[in-house]
Amino acid sequence: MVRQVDRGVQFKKSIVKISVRVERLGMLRGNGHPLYTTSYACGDSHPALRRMTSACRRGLRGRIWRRSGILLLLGCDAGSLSFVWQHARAAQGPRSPISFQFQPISFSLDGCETPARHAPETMAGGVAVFDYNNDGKLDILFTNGADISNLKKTSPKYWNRLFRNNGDGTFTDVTEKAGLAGTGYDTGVAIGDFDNDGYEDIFVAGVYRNALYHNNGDGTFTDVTEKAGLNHPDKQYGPLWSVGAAWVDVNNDGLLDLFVVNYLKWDGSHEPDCKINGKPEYCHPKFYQELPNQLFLNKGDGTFTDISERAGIRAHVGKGMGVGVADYDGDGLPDIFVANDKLFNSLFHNKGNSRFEEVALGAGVALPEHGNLISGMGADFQDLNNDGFPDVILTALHNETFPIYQNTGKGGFTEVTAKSGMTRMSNPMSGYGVNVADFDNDGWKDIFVSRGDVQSPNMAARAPIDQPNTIFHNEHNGHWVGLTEDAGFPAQPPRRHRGSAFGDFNQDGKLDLVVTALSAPAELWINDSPGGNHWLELKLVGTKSNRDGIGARIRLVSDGQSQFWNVSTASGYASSSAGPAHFGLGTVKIADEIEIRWPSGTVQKLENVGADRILRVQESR
Ligand SMILES: [Ca+2]
Ligand SMILES: [Ca+2]
Ligand SMILES: [Ca+2]
Ligand SMILES: [Ca+2]
Repeated sequence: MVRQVDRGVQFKKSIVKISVRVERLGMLRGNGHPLYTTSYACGDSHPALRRMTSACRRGLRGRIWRRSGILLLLGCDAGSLSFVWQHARAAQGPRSPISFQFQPISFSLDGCETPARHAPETMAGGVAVFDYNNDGKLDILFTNGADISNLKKTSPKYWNRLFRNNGDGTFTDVTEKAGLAGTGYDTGVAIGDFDNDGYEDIFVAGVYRNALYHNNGDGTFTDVTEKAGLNHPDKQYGPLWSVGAAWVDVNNDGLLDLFVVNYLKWDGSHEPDCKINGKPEYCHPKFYQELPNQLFLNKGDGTFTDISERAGIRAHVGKGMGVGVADYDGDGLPDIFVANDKLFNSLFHNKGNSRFEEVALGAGVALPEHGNLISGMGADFQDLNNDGFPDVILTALHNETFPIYQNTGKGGFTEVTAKSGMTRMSNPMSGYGVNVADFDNDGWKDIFVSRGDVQSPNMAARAPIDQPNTIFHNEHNGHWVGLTEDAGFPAQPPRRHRGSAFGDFNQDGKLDLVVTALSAPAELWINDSPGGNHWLELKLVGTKSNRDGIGARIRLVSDGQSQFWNVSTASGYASSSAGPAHFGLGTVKIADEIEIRWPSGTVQKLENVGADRILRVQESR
């Protein structure tokens, strides 16, 4: 029952109200742990609530469930339904395996929400985690909107913002010095060292204009979009709206190429009419034309060539949102997954010679098993079950689930959403970002989802618009447990969360998160999970391969268990996570063996590597 409660509803501590109930019912007494209550209007659209509401109407009052270590009490008052509930587990034993402390950061995402409800207004909010000044501490870049009427950053409230990590828990806004305020309506960000000079560069994806910023290595950046040849409107579709991008070396020549994800054809002066109750609302994507994605080949001289057409990318139009990159079939060539909004997903299989074949349907990742098109949002492409084959997860809106496609190891995928418990947990949720990483260092990757609905707050009576974030703990057996209040996320109000990125900001070995929320402050979530599990981070330095080592596959063996990390900065929605490769080691202090398969083909092995540190690994020549 508690998992249903876990889903996207706001909890408020209401000790007075609860203590009255406790007295009356004589239950939960003397426990001394926080209790929570939440109320719903009867007739709420959630199926679980509908069931309970009908039970409520049948006069079922004060019923108590004891299930999964949870005490849940249901009560009815004059047409509303209340839960009083408590984690018996919290009262009796171990804390939640993963938990976070909220920390503020002085950035507020402004998509310029207007009553006209222009489509880009609800899609803003990418964020990147990366070390821009090579001091070993992870910094944060937020992308931001603009005046929607002219797509210009007419006020500092629309600036993109770079925050330098001071290493003492504080961040300093260094946007102006860095020259990263931006000029247009920006959506997403992708981090990659495209010129292999050892400093991370930034691609910003936006409405009608993308930007490439070269890191000068002295804390400043130069806009090199024009020089790079990335400023041309499409000859058929005109100016495009890019949501995000992925840096990927498609031909393994040591130079990072750029895959740009385009959403839909938008023209602010011809917005479709999507009124609900007489008020404009954000339109269903079916009202807009699809766009092709783009692939730009890095020529190594600071310029890029658009090879979208001959690479076989352009022919497959979509409404691209999240992008994940991994070599799913183990042929040494990176493949690209794109989550499309209310369309089939795309899986671009790399055939070599910078040519791709779209294989989503045959590979089993085009649609969820229920067969309905879903609002594909963020995506990630990592090995969830430690079998060495990268799996796909994407987020979608409520009643659509967050599908998980498990790699069969035979060139295809099988959907495990229902089997793993994710269908049941995610069905009432709406998600944007999704980040796969081991947040409790137990050697098994978990799934973070930044939650919130696409529609405006006017729609709150029909669907939960503002939602808390959720992390899904990997139970090591193919099952997930959703942690929302246990993980500490109700420390902030539910919101329309958008981009998310991860990295260890305070260097305690636990992966932290940064999450944006529409028309609201951004959130830092500092990982304070219990237990002293060990960890190891690898900062790859490519020599023959691209300097970031993007595309490398790392296998780490400890205590007889293998785990894998597929090096990519493309993770989530419109966002980029470019920290070192992170491994949890559980109670073990040594990684017995580490094998790195670099994109160049070089295979490098390390043995008996001590834990709890960041290890710099240069590609052997
Ligand atoms: Ca660079
Ligand atoms: Ca491949
Ligand atoms: Ca874990
Ligand atoms: Ca940390």
